[in-house]
Amino acid sequence: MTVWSRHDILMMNRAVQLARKGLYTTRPNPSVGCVITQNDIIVGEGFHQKAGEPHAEVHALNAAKEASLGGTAYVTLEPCSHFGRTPPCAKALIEAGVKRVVVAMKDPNPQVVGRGLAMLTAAGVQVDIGLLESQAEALNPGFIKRMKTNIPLVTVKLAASLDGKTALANGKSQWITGSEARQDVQRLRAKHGALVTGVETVLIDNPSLNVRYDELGGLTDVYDEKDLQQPLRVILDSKARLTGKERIFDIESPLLLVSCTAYPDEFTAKLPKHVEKVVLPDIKGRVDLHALLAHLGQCVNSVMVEAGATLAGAFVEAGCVDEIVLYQAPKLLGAKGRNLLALNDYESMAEIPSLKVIDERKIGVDTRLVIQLGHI
Ligand code: AOF
Ligand code: ZN
Repeated sequence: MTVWSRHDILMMNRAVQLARKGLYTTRPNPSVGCVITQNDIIVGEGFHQKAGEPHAEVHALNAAKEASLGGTAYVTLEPCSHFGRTPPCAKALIEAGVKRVVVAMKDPNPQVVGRGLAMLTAAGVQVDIGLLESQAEALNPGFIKRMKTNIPLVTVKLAASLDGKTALANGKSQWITGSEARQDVQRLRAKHGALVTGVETVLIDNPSLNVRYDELGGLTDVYDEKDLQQPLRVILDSKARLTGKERIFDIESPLLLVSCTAYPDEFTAKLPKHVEKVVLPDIKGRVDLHALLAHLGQCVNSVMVEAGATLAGAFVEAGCVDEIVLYQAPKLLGAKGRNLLALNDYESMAEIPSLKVIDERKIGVDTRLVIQLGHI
């Protein structure tokens, strides 16, 4: 096992911090940071800002110029070896004369996996891998899952009272959580490649389902409005019930309508340019969620489900959920209030899903729990 110096740890920590600057802008690419040092002094740094633009290493090399000759590069992800939208970073590091490359984690992209490391080693560069690996993995959980499985990471967002209800018995629910939690939800949306909801939610609540820049709280200090990526809004409309008059159609961020039967021609003819459609197989009349995720996995790293109890419950029962983010408000909504998830009843404690709280914090007056799901 490699023994890391204090300097190595500090530099990789800096590279992780730099990578974080791209967390809301690089999709579907991963967020990556890079620091280049010469005699333990930083001579260049950079991070990947946007898919199609230079990778982190190129920004750092451009900043370091000739000072990278004989230097060390710290990168949060294995330098790429392929010609994608940009040329290989491993080659750029070799040509700049970098002597040592410290890498936090291997790139799970099948076009790379280890080839970047091999290119560097073959050129006589010293490669050390595994420093701050879990911090680097935490930057890109969706990218890592999709590269390994072709399926996006799925997070179900829920908001409930202390007694586990999402609305009063009469359906009223504005607002259960406080304004800070609602801002946090906007930031969560901004991080995801797609937001999934059901047609019922669209027909009843008529939401816009986009990220509202002015509701992002502190993020607006860091990102310009033009750099934020709107997630793909995905509406599950198995029986093709949307009319085209709902608010989702008025907002110009990308929209995907998923049905199990084709929409009528009159509806299709009037659709604006930002709307796409796909017909997917059904299970008992509802969109097959596994087919949905396989479809989204072609372009999206992470999916956030913001839906009513039926669809959110169906995701959980289908074993499709990686994480639940639950905002719990210090309120009591009463025994007849609406339930959080529509799940089948369990017969024994052995059958109940295994859940693990991996993060818990106060968000304003509410509590946010991040819960990992085991296999159900
Ligand atoms: C790096 N450094 O900063 C990033 C990397 O389409 P392209 O050319 O941008 O390539 C995207 C792929 O490159 C992406 O899927 C991942 O494997 C790698 N991302 N690699 O060396 C970076 N962002
Ligand atoms: Zn690269």
